[in-house]
Amino acid sequence: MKDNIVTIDNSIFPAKLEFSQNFNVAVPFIDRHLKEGRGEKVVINVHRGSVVTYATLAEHVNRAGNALLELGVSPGDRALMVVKDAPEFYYVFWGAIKAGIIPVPLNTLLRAKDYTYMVVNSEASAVVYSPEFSDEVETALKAASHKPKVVLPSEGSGETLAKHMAGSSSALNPAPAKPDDDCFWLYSSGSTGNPKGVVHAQKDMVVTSQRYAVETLNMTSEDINFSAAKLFFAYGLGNAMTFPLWVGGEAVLFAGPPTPADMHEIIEEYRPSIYYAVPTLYAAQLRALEVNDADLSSIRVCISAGEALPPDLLRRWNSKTKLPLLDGIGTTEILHIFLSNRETDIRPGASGKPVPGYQARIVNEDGNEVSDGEAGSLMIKGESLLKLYWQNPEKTAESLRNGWMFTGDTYYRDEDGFFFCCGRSDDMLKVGGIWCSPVEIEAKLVEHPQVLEAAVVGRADDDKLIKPEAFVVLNNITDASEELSNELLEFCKNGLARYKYPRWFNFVDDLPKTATGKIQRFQLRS
Ligand code: 3UK
Repeated sequence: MKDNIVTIDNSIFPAKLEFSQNFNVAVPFIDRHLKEGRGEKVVINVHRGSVVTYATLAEHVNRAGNALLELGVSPGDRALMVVKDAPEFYYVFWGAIKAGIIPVPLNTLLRAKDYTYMVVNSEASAVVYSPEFSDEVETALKAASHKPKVVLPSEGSGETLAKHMAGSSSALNPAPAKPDDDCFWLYSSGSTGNPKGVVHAQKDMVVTSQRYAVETLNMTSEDINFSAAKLFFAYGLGNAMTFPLWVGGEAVLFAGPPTPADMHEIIEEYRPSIYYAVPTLYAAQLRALEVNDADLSSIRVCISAGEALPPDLLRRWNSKTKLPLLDGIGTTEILHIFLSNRETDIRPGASGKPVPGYQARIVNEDGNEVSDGEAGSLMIKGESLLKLYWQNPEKTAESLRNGWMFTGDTYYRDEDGFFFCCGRSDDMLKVGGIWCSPVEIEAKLVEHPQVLEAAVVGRADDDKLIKPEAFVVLNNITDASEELSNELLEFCKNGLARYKYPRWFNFVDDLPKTATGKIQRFQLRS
């Protein structure tokens, strides 16, 4: 077999995927399109900005890979990316992969202390960032005990990656790689402790693109994809980059925060055929549509993931827009959606059924499969599971058992085969589709001089979407006031990533605890 190719046997379903022994995934995702005559086709449409063709993309990917190598980043090294949704994201990500370097896209909403941890934990050789994030990134690097060799803004004035790219060759041979070799990482957060580096292999993006985008959504080169979820998130990475690149389609990129007004304006102007968002945003869009109608007629299907889509929200979206909305669950570890509703098979309130190529099991505490209707721990087997958690063999052994991954979610299956989410098996919250650790918010609250103790739990808002609620014990209960809750709110907003603040504050005399002093969050929830 030739190098760097995937053979797809469509005579069976799910199609059989076969990878050449030598396999650098940048070739089928980037270079293949030139051979297939797609060079002049548009791949990226930047909102109020440039248009990038497949030929320009391939050239800039090569320049970015060469620039990183020339700057002294070696194959196998990690290149951290704090990069907004823009063509540079594609250039750095794929340039690194083609050069054998491991890109690690980071959440651009994080704070300096989060980045410090990731710089040290990954022992990164390079950090590339959009100039917008320079404050947090520079503060993080000053505090880090590990110093990356290369630290560069992607663009702007002075020394930038763009400047190095302009002086680098536009030709680059793909670094030798095997289908199961390390390709890229994403960081995933847990309820306690630090984020974990999730290591994915070369073949994994092919698997998610084929299984979910092609075999579940029937995506083709005609589709224009617009994702409100950003590229740094595994959800957005698939939606707005790997899926369109796999089918030879198109993506619309927007760098700003996803407000309903901006989403509606972009949909009207760029006319996407597939739209991806999180439940919180669909709820906000519905409220906005009550006031200002929008033409969403270009969309053939809407996708929801990141947190459970409440059935009532799905019904309201259907009745207002007449558009199908498919809920599906994915994880960073499995890379993209593995249980999904289908356009012809939707069950409100359910995450759907397994995506082709994935198997799902629900087990009890003894590891035995439960019967239909009974809740248990959701486990998944498939071809895109993480290889391991970086330098965390305990967590890897705990999560991966004989090729099955524990998702940490509690689910039941009904007699028709639909999977229903009952919540997390830990205390973690999904807020607007992004992880929120109660422990982290509590630690921030306790830093306030008037706070003795705090506990944070999830509470459903009017749309049945979970948001953080704080229970606070003050040093002096007589300090309790609306003024103090506002002060604590600002304290959290300034000290944490901006989506992590509690939406409600309760001042209480004490917190329910176990004999060993552990806060019993389940008591506060009820
Ligand atoms: C929760 C859901 C109910 C669930 C993701 C699409 O969210 C993604 O990845 P993360 O690693 O979080 C994974 C966890 O989020 N969750 C996600 N979707 C749903 N719960 N219904 C849903 N539809 O707790 C899961 O374990 O941030 C989403 C594609 C790729 C992804 N990585």
